[in-house]
Order: sequence, then structure tokens, then C-alpha cells
Amino acid sequence: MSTISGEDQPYLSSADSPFSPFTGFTYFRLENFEDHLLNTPGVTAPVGGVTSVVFGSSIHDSVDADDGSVDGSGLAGDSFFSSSGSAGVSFVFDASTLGSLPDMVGIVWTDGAGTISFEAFDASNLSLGILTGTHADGSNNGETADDRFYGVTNAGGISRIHISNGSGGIEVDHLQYGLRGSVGQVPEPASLALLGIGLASLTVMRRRKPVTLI
Ligand SMILES: [Ca+2]
Ligand SMILES: [Ca+2]
Ligand SMILES: [Ca+2]
Ligand SMILES: [Ca+2]
Repeated sequence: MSTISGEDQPYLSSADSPFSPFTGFTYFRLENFEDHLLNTPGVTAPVGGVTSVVFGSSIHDSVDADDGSVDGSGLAGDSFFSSSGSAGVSFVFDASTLGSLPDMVGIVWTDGAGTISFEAFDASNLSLGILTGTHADGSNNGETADDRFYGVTNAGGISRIHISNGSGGIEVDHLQYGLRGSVGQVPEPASLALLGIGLASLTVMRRRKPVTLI
């Protein structure tokens, strides 16, 4: 069983993750890029880099709380950026480093333009599905009301996620991945449950019912 899902409300701090409070994991990692590095173990990004490094010191769109204040601005935090939003960014997981692929992965889209598209891939690099969103606010000045979580669970493991948007650059934050089950012993056949395409139907993923639904 796998599920790919998003949120219809802004993600302003890690408490807004459907994985929160992050209990019951064999391992769980959350990369917020505030040390200006992508250095949580077992993940690499072939394209893009930490925003402060590859873009510069200004106009970051971090998750709001990362600068110490949920104040509607992510300018003072750091994030992950690529100049081609349409090509998007990928995060690739390494089972040998982690011991096992994660069975839960999430990412927070924080800036870009056009339609957002999130896709996840299983242990055989086959797509688990695509989720789209249309919440970009048309501004790139660090506003956080347009920031949204996208995530996936898959009992057989997740090897990669990819997120893109229609035009301009793309910025993401709070890469999070963990293992709750026992990926690798008996992979289940790929079966996908898309919990809605379009923001209205994503309401069911709000944080009070996260674990049973994702
Ligand atoms: Ca951040
Ligand atoms: Ca880091
Ligand atoms: Ca802030
Ligand atoms: Ca934003």
C-alpha cells in the first residue's frame, strides 16, 4: 500500500508535518538547511543546492519557523533552490547508508511559479504517482502562506522524490524521511492510492488524522 499526499494548509513549522510528532520510527531525519548544508545521511540531490550557497544571501523562502519566528516570512532562513523550476529537483535515497530505504518521505514547497508537481518512486524506480498543486502566490519575497507539504508513504520503500513547478526557479525546505516498517523483506506489489488531486480534496490529510491516512 502506498499513498501520496499533500496538504491544503500552509506548512509553517515541523508541527505541520503529517509525520509529526515523529515517533515510532526506526530512523527519522528532517533537513531544514539552516546549517547551509544538505547533510542528513543517505540522501543526495543531483540538481540544485542550498539557497544561500547557490543563489545568494538574500531572498530565501525558508519554512517560516526556521528563523525562530512564525511571522509570515521565511527570508531569514535557508532552503534548497534550483534555477529551473520546470526541471525541478530530486532527492535520491541510499539504502546502503540508511540500512533501508525510507517508507515515508516529505518535502515542503516554499517558492516558485505555476503548477507544482510532486512525484515519488519506489525501490525499482517506478512512479508511485503524481500530485499537483496550484498554491503559488506569484511573489518571491519570502512569503510563507503559500508553503505546502507534499509527501508519500510506501511499504516497499521510496528511492526518490521529484518536485517541480511551471516556471521560474523552485525552492523547497524541510526534506523529511523515515522508516516505520521493515522495507526490503517482503516488498508489496505497487498499489497507489492518490488522496485527491487538487487542493480541495487534500483537506482529508490535515494533521489530526495523519498516521492512519498516510
Ligand atoms: Ca529552512
Ligand atoms: Ca543540513
Ligand atoms: Ca519566519
Ligand atoms: Ca513561500
